[in-house]
Amino acid sequence: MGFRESLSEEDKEVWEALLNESKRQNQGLELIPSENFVSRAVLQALGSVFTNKYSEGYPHKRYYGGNEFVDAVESLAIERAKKLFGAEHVNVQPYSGSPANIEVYFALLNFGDKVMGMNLSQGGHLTHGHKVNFSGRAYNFVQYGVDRETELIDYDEVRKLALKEKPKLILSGATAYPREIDFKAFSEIAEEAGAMSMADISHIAGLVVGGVHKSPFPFTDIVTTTTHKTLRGPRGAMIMCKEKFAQAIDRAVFPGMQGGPHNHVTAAKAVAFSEALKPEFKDYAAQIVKNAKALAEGLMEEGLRLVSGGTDNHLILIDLTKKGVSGKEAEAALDKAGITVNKNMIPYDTRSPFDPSGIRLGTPALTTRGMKEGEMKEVAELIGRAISGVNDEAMLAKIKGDVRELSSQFPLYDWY
Ligand code: DSN
Repeated sequence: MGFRESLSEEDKEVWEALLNESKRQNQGLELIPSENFVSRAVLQALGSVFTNKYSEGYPHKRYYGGNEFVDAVESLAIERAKKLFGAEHVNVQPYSGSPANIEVYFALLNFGDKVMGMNLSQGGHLTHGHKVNFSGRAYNFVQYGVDRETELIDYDEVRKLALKEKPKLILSGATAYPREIDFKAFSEIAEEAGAMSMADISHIAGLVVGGVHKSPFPFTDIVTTTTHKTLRGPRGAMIMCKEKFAQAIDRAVFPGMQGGPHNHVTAAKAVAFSEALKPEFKDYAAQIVKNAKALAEGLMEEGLRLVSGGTDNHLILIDLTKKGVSGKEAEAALDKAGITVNKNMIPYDTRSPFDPSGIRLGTPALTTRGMKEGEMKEVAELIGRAISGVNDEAMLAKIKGDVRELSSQFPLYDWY
């Protein structure tokens, strides 16, 4: 083992996989709405000596020595996050989105307490109360969805359910909802029902920061977000809350659920937050939405039906039912063409989650590459062609060539 060897010299198998993944990201079109491309500076912080350090506790209150510089980066991450969102209190230690949500429940609820969250099959998340998830097993979740006709959240129905069920916590936020969420309405419903309000803004955090999606602040009690989606930071999460919940949240994260924080990730979060504080991040967020709208229009021109008829945010859900193609088939065909999306349930889906009726796509990653509305029209056309020929290997190979041509005009990680 060579302590000073570079990765390419030390481990050829991992190095080769890394080069192949970099090539895949560079040459393809990444349309999974929860993915993005981090900057070189974020990557450098992630691959840094901060990974070596243990630091259970919080800045200036640690259980281990040697934490002067970890304290510095964690404090920077906290202060920058507060400024970005206007949050009273921030905990930047959650390892990822699922732990962050579980930590909030652990902080505020007793096992068995009633909570309201959005159904996964209609746009929610596993940790919003799905029965196979810890959330659905440890707490008594009642779930809301979208209206069958409009495919939108019906706030009157949410209110009725809240007043009938009297949950202790009402959770808003989604992973497959293409429209703006009215967080103020949710917090008013929570107040009327005597519940605490929580928003999981993982998908849209970057849009909130950029001012192109309504913010859940200052009225929502607790807000969780991952840091790697539209916010364009490292894989991880954070919890933001009103000051009155600060102690309970911090205790739930450590020592309640987690051990040593991942300090290299905290450092990378601090870097990403500083990038998001720059004025150009607002332009980026606005372009994500412009691109999503252009892509949506292009897809509809290709004859595809979009759930709710379009998008307000970064995300599009295509209902493939009338095309006679399943979500799994479409995902596989697009993969062969170098276009990455994910199969996804549509509201009131009659198919299974393993082979649902829809695919989900979004624009944060392509927008990071510098693509604009013109390119979105091209992408829509490529997707339309691939979906109309899911079994036509020659055509998929031809589309892959076109994808490579388009992506080569927007260089990404060209230092690998
Ligand atoms: N896996 C994330 C997404 O793709 O939306 C949610 O956790």
